[in-house]
Amino acid sequence: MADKKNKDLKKKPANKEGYGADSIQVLKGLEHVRRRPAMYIGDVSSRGLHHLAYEVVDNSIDEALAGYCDKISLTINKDGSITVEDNGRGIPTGMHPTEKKSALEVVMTQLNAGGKFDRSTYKVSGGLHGVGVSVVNALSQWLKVEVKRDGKIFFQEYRAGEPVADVKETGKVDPKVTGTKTTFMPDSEIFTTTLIKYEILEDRLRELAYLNREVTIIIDDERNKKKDVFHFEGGIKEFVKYIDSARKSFMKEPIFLKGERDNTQVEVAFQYNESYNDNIFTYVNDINTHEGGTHLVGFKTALTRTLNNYGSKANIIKNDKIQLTGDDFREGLTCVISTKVPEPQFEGQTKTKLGNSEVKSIVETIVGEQLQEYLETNPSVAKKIIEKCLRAAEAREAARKARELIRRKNALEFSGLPGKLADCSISDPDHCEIYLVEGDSAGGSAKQGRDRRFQAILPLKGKILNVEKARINKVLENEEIKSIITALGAGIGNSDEFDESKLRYGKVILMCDADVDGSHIRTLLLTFFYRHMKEIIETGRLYIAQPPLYKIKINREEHYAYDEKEKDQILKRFKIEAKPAKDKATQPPEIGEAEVSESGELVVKGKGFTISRFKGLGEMNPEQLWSTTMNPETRTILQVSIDSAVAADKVFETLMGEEVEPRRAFIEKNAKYVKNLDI
Ligand code: 0RA
Repeated sequence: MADKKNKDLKKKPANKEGYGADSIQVLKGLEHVRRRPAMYIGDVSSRGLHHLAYEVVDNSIDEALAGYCDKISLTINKDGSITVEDNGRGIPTGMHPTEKKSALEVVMTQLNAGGKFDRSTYKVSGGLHGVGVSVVNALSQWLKVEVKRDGKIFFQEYRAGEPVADVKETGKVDPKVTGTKTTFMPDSEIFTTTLIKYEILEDRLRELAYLNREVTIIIDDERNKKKDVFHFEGGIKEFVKYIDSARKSFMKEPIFLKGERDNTQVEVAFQYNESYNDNIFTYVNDINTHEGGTHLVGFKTALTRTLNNYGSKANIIKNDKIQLTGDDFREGLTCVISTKVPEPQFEGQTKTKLGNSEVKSIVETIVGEQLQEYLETNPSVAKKIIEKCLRAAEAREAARKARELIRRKNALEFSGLPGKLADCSISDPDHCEIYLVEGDSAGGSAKQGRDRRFQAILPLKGKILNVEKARINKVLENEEIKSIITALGAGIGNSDEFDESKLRYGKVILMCDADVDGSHIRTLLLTFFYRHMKEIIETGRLYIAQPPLYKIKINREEHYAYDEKEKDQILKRFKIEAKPAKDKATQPPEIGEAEVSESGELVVKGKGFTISRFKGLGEMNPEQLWSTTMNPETRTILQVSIDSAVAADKVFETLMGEEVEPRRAFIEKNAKYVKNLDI
């Protein structure tokens, strides 16, 4: 075994070295990228679009990781193009030994060429996004790159990845000034939208600044003069404070631990807050490892063992009391683990789980040794931590009893499924979906309107529990939540206890009214899934149904509009002008004017047409509900995704948590954006 391992280590894969003619054959030309963009950037929606910007920034971050760059700026230009500029060494511009053209051109036009320079031990750009800047070039209508190097300024421009001309020298500069500036216009022929959103980029850039304390990252929006400068001397310690800014903590400062072994660097910062959830964000080379992995396992092991040992030695944990488990040591924990690993192996469903086995013991040792030292030098904080964990253990015991109760109840009931669930007849989860429907009346319509072969309906009564403010035992006592858990069949909890293979449906679709109450219930449900069944979101199984807002009946034909814009478009198409309503009491409406009907809905009457506004799902009959909202052939459903786990955590904590002031501030700041608040 050992022999084989050594041999493998020495024998580097052939395609990693040199510029062999056949590998160029395969790699050359960005035609394939344009033909199959999703293969390189995941998708061509807003998500893929922002991916382009991350890719370019990641290349600058690599330069920072190598120690040559401490300033990166991203500008969203007025015309919608993006500029990323750094003060690194600049992409090499000299003649490439085998390609016989400027290395700059090679980097910009050949797949994977950037990786051949081995700039740094740790690579962001080799990781999750790691497709190389040439992919950005291929998917841009145009791209311009300017390099300052060796006292000169170099320039090249491209169209859809093809150079317009050779690299040329355009000026002189102080030889001390170096860097790379890339400006690109995402190609509207490739992307379904080319609208760059400040808020999306902002989250990732802030995260990068926390993870790389030496860099300053500037984001600037020329379209509306928004600007932020991110520079955090305190690094991930400050990151933990930021994550917890809407939570109370009994600790003045997060605990910070740091070490290095075998070229693997480990930094950990954490604190305990008054909430009941744990919140651990793990990174490998600045990439968020949503699915965890060996670094997380190493941390958890060290945390449990070290706190347990200390607690017993200090006689805070008494032997006759209940046994503390790992979960107890993580209640109310907010933690950032940042590792830098030379050759990370990414595994898991979304390739965001660290596989390198050696990293477990490295993290475990560093955290174990340093945490013990911290506890011994800070006995009063240590005592508070252990006491909090003891309280968690008591609550867990109560939760265990509650869980046991659900299990026993299930065993007693005939099928074990909730009574109000209308299940589907097919049992293959991949072909089944479940609608969680607000209210019994809409639930009734949905039950009648659905395709019962593959669609199950679970009506929910009123508001479900706000899990952000409840301990797990309360969560498990809640009737609505219990029925969701039993209907889905996979248990509850993140990764350890949740068993995805038992999931009874491939899609979970939230269907709520298009009013304030509906959006509150949707948020409560999203919070529940985010905190207790995150995997459902991470594997792309959670959706939000989109019921229409308006029904427009024209010459007996029904049209549905899902938003104001669509309503206006339909009216325009039929050349109908809906005027605002008059005071109904004094004047009867004229044809074409809006009127508020008895039931409160907006009705516009005209020759042969009416517009009505749906207030709730309950107003639709089963047939309407099917054709507008549930029929897979015609419906639109929104997939819930977590692009930034930190941002999602903040949204939930701020909207649903205990502290009032941050919520008020959040709502004030975001009031103008709430229309397109997507989590
Ligand atoms: C290859 C080699 C070197 C730097 C870079 C690439 C580089 C790439 C990007 C992309 C964005 N900003 C960048 N900055 C640098 C190092 C060459 C040397 O030894 O000087």
